[in-house]
Amino acid sequence: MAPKLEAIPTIDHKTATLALSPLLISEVSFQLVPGNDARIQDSLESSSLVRILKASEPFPHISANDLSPNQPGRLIFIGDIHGCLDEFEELLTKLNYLKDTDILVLLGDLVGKGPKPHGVVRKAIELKALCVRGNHDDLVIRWYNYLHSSSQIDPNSLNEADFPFKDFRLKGQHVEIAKIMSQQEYEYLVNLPAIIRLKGNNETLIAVHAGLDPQKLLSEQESSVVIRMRNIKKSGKPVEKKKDGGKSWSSVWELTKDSVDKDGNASNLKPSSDLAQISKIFYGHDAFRGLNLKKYTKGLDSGCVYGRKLTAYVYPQNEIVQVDCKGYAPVQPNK
Ligand SMILES: [Mn+2]
Repeated sequence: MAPKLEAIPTIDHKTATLALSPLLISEVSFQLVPGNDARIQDSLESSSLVRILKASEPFPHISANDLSPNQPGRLIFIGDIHGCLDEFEELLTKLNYLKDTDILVLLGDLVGKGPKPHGVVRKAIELKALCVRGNHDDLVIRWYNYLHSSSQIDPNSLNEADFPFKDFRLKGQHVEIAKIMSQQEYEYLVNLPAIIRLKGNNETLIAVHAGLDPQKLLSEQESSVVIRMRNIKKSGKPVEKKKDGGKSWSSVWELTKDSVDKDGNASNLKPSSDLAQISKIFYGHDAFRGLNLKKYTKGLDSGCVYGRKLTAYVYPQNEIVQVDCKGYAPVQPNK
């Protein structure tokens, strides 16, 4: 039998309520405009800037009105931060990030593993960052929901036998993050969509934590899958763990979009009609594969929390900016 994704269990009423599936897609529209920005090297291709026209829930604060009308900025995609607040701030400094013009798009897993999860979420709120939900954010959200689900639950004497999800661990960091999380931080995380579609005049960009299924329309993607997948099997089924087989979802996406690879191998999958519209997908989640820049897919989890790098992709300049990271978590085996 094919191994199953460890999807958010929604078996009964109780767990379904605790899981609160995220909003699937949030929409942002933008246009490219000629720019004049000292931070950008003066070449024809790189002189464009982005003007945000509007955004839907949960980011209605990101709009043209909110930014200086004559100063469009850059879209800055950042890979998994995992509580590494110092490195996040250092990266913003290195980017010459300007809050009033640049738009941050964080690729999820703000929390978990690293030292300052609450500080990272507060920073994201302060900077009005767009962000997608990652699997670690999701685990903290479910812990928070569980801890607040009944007055009978005493956070100081939790009983494993009562846990509604099989990925709940008493010894993990996630329960401790949830215990002291403020309501404002929780509300930011719980409202994060699984997918952000950024629609420009020339191209459509996607932000998602783990990946997309090339055979499904965006509106038919499953949130529990797009925040956890790593590989796609020959049958087309996305899986979470590499040991479950298949190839990296990004290589399958590239092949499905182009129909054939450079060696002439044809795709056996049937692309969804959305595939042609999507020009670039920015994602995180796969620290083991690291920075993974392909034609259509841009993997930006470069293992910050493991002492490697925190990565930003600057659009439309298509520029990579990185900072070195101290390393706070032991490197895990290839999942
Ligand atoms: Mn992840």
